[in-house]
Amino acid sequence: MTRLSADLPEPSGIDSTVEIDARTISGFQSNGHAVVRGLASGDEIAAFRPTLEALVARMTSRAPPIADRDTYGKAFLQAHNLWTRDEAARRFVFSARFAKAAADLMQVSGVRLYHDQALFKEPGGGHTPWHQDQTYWPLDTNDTITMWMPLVDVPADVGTMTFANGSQTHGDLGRYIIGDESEARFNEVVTDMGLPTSTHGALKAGDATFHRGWTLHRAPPNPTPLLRSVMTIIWYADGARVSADVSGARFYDHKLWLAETSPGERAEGPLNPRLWPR
Ligand SMILES: O=C(O)CCC(=O)C(=O)O
Repeated sequence: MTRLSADLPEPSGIDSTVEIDARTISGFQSNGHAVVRGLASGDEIAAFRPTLEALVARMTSRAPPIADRDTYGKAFLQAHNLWTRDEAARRFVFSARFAKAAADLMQVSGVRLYHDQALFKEPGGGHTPWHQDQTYWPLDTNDTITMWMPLVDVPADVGTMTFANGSQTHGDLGRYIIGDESEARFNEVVTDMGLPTSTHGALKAGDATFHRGWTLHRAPPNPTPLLRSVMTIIWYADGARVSADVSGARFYDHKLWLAETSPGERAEGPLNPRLWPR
């Protein structure tokens, strides 16, 4: 891996910031998710998409055929920390616009990068089972957030995520890693707790949904010939510490994304630059 510097790149067009309106922020605060349409323009996505897609194709070239994968593997091809491999990917992931939107939605003064992650649901890809992301994240804060931004228009028949509104207020609903058990158990949780579910529906390239680390979510299978290429970026509130619990599903996340930090220390390792404020 060519590890690029975590120094902030020279400001570019993708760093120009936008205001998130009060209604979107309050919806995010109560539901645990929100959509921000047009966060990146069609032209900006057109400029970054070839590089990002080619990089993901290289990083996932050894993936077995879908039929040979388990439920989680069938959901998407995954590639992580693209920013460490390519300068254009670094500019996209380090975007001040995206990081400020994340801070505004969480109503925190600053955010640090946890990691980026490409999630490409292939033609014939399976459903993404219900899960809570923060099960995997050894961070001592609930101020964690993912941006999910398609690089292609995603029509309704491909589908975007479904969220369980307000589920984030319940915190850890059961330590289930993503798979058949999380789908079954969280289906019961949603029903038993009477949690309303909602989706933001079809998205254009450059639209983005945001959700909190404890927000329950899932996504449908892809029955179409379209490659649903999506970039995600995960941040946490600046000042957060590495949690005392780095066991189970959190063990590898600690090693991979919070390198050179120990439980109890501030989560400010070399892979975790502060991306807002710049
Ligand atoms: O892309 C998907 O199908 C699911 C994405 C997801 O679970 C996430 O971004 O946390």
